[in-house]
Amino acid sequence: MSRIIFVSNLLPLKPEKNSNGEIQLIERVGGYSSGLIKFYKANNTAWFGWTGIDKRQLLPAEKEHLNSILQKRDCYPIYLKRRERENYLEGFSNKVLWPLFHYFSDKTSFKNEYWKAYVKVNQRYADELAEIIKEDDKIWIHDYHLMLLPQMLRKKFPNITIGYFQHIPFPSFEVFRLLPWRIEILEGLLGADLIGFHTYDYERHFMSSVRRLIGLDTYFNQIRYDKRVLKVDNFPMGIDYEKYHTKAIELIENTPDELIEFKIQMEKHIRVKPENKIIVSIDRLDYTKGISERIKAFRLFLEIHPEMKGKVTLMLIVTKLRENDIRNNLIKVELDAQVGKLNSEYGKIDWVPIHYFHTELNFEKLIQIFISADAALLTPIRDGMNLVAKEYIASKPNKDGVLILSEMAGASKEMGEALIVNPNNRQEMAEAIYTALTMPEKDKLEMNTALQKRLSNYTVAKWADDFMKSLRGVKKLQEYNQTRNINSSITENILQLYNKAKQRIIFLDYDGTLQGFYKNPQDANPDAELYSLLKKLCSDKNNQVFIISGRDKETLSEWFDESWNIGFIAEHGVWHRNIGKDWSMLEAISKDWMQIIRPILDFYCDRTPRSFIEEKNYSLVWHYRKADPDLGVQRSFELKDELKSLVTNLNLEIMDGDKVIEIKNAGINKGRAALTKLTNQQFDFIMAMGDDWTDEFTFDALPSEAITIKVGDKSTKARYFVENYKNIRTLLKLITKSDD
Ligand code: GDG
Repeated sequence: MSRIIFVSNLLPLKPEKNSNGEIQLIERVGGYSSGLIKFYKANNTAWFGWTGIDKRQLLPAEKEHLNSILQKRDCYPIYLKRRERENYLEGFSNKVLWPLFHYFSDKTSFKNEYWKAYVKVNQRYADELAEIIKEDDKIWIHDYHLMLLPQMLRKKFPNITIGYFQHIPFPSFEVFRLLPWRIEILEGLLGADLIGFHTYDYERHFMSSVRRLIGLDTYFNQIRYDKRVLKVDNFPMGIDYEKYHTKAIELIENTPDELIEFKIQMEKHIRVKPENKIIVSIDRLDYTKGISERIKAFRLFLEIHPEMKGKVTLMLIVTKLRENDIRNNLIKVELDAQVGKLNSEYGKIDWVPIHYFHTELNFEKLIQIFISADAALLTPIRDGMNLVAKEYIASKPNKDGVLILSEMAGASKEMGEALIVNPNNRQEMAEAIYTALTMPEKDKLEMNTALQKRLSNYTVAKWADDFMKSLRGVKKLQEYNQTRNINSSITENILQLYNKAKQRIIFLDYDGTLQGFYKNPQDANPDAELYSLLKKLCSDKNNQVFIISGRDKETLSEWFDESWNIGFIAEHGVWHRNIGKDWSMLEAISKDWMQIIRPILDFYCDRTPRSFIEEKNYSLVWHYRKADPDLGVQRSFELKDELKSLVTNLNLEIMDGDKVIEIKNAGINKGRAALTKLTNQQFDFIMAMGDDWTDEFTFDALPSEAITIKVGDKSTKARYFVENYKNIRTLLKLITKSDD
């Protein structure tokens, strides 16, 4: 059975010395690794990451012992050296990616040595992982410390399954573009098969950067890169709902003494009277968490509502630093002063407004605090998700808590029933505190019921299952695409069918299919190789060959004079020339509508820089390939919307193509034109080749036994595809030779 190998900066198990000085493994508290530990234990998994300790602090025997106890738990350690920790972890990860991705661009420090260390350590992860990876393993990489790893692993294992999930936000293009190594980071991620984010916004931002910075086409949430389809999706991480919920029930129902004791202790030591309202706030000490603004909002609340003085307590729990970041040390100094000032100004002998703990709580204490708290105040300036918000709600079996949550936390997207606030709006936060503390029980019930239902459905286990299911889905899609990519056995099959057949019809698109693209379209005239290839194909009396193109009939007539034994369908099916006959129109077509549509297109051109209009004989085309990609797409939606009612009245059709919107008479397309060639005659071999969306009409219209071949890697209705026009020529060469 294949394994899932989790890869993250830190292992979920922390080595610690017990009282006998022996190294043992302790589960880490908090964060995504603790959420995933259950899934990790329940499945065939391994975990690769840093131990969190310096190898030099261990004696050789201790190191050996540590490796062996880790191995027993399927953990594979990597050891970071001091310089690596400074430049890769505290440097690039936490002084470049962390602040930038949380929109604190003023706190970034784009040092080259940080970047070099980031590349080096990601490469070390790849090299050391390579020693344990088997081809059928599935690799699930976590978070921003390892954004280059997917591509580095892909180079070593072209077919392996790789998923990447980012726990922090992905910023908007305008912020991401500031990063000097933005392309490298994107390309690093594109080595994965599935890239996951917490919210649709992060997904959208990532897609936008991929389009704008690498110029890749995206199709819904799929990207084609390096001949592979990969998917980008959002998976909002859940929590182990049962764990929090049942513990809270147990504490309330079965151990009331303990809870009472907890309250007595609170009253005795930190002077929280039982009738007092309690607001809880729990964060890691970090500038992204908005703790200082929160204290200011609490101060404002006390000013606006003096009647609440002495009746409410804010339990401000700040857990330890993520890494030794001097900026967070400074925040601590500021917070200490802020809390001290507020308490000294407002506090009384029997009331301390803010109880400020700089500590780590064990699980039971955490739940006791959640149970006791009438409200949770979680107001980060930016936060990928914020699991505490979910944990608080899960720990309220009596449905009596109120959540005040920042709209800048990913969790706010799923927890709309909470009191959602802007963490920069002190007034709004102060009012939300009042609303929370005075909220009628029935409103609390309603809020908690809705939130608990969602959280209990979409748990961390479901999240992990969904991610893995989606990863398997991408692999299947890639395999399916592989089976459609023309290989030697498909070619052999086509040759056999061709050789057996007596009445063949072959539709060949021109640009991009028989010939490559040129800046000037007139330079794409047939070269000697193409002429000779087509000559041979057309000289077979069993073949009827049609060039089926968007080009005008004049150009095609110039390239292939009357001596050619070849037919044409020109201008997407407006004009026909059967073999040995003259040009004729499919039906009388009016062009009057152009006067109405043209001004609308002009208006869009004016508002979309670098877009332009092409006026064909029987159609108008608005091109936006050179426009800003996102603006182009947005304007194309607006244009289609605006044209919707007009096209029905004028009997027109909108063709939504590859960075073009084409408006033409309804019912005129390559597919319809191709069908007219099949009506009076029976063929035992039908083949069509094309490269763009206009050829999709042909592929769609032909009978299912037809051999339809798409050039390029866009999604298609064709049965097979090849990479470029040269492969088409190779196939035609084989066919013509085989017929000798
Ligand atoms: C990243 C993203 C995203 C905290 N103090 C104590 C304690 N905790 C636990 C909480 C919670 C976790 O730590 C913190 O949750 P976050 O959501 O902030 O997780 P991080 O790993 O820090 O952050 C974040 C997350 O990844 C998941 O994708 O939500 O946006 O930055 O579980 O309960 N637990 C205990 N005692 C404490 O003192 N027992």
